[in-house]
Amino acid sequence: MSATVSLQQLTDQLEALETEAAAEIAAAADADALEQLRVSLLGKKGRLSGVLGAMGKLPGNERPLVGQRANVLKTQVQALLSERLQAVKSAALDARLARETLDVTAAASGVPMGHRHPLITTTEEIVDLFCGLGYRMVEGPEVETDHYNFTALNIPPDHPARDMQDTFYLKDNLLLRTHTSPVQIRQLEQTPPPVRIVAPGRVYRRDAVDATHSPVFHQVEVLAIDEGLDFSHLRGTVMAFLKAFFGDLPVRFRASYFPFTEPSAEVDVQWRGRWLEVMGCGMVDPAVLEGLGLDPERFSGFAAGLGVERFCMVRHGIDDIRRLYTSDLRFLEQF
Ligand code: 2NL
Repeated sequence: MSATVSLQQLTDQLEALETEAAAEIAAAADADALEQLRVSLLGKKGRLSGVLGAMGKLPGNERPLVGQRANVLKTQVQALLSERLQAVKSAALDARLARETLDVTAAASGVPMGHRHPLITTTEEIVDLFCGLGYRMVEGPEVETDHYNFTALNIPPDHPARDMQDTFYLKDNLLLRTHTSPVQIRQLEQTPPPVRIVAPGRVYRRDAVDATHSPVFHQVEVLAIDEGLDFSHLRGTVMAFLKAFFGDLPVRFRASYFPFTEPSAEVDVQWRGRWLEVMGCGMVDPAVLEGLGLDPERFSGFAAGLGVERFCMVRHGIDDIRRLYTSDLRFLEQF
């Protein structure tokens, strides 16, 4: 290195550095490269410092000229660096957005999900229809006493339903309820008329399993007690319900007998050309009302009961009740 340096040389070096810097900055690919460039151009041991180090060898009056030129260069390089930094950042963001594009309309990969059992959805549909008619859902215990399951419903001690053959008896006079009527008796003890309730639930009978019988099945019972209710209210309610569930099918009422209703009827709908029994109903027997401390001269009521399995099987074309209890997913996943 020569001992002397001229103003022209330093000015030329600064000029050359500016050209180099502009080219290198323009070629920098990312923020890291720009930071390295910043250090190499403007840092303490950088190239600009290198040029300025030689400034001391100039005559005193020439130094400010170089200093000013160097400051202009420094400002320009800083501006170029920050401009380029914005540009590479925005290019990086664009690239990332393009890479991470999410198609929110794409079909989801199959997440295995459970769903409700057809017996449950059928129960809910039936309960909902009665709620739409102003009924309130009530639930109660599956283990019952003889009183709530039989006596309060006017079922005499020698009635066949009480037979060991038909009812699951537990210890201490307890049994598995054979219908959801006891839920309604308990409710009537709590609430004075007018009452309109719908009682869904699991019930138990000692039946041998076949295509149409299961020792555990599901029932929905409805009950209305008020002043002035008669059979026309029962019929209107049953017709409205059956129309809502099955659509416009022929319906017929057949005289029947239950210990807890008088008169009583069984209801059939014509489904695919055949009469199908779907529910039982009747006017609540005065003896049941009296047992609850209600005056049968003042209050009357109607009740109906149905098996959910039958409704579910007709709705879905299921031909064997055991299908509903064997938890075969290949079968259940259809519904
Ligand atoms: C059927 C028939 C029926 C009732 C249930 C009932 C309940 C009370 C008072 C009077 Cl608290 N009756 N329930 C009445 C008639 C028929 O069910 O075939 N069930 C599957």
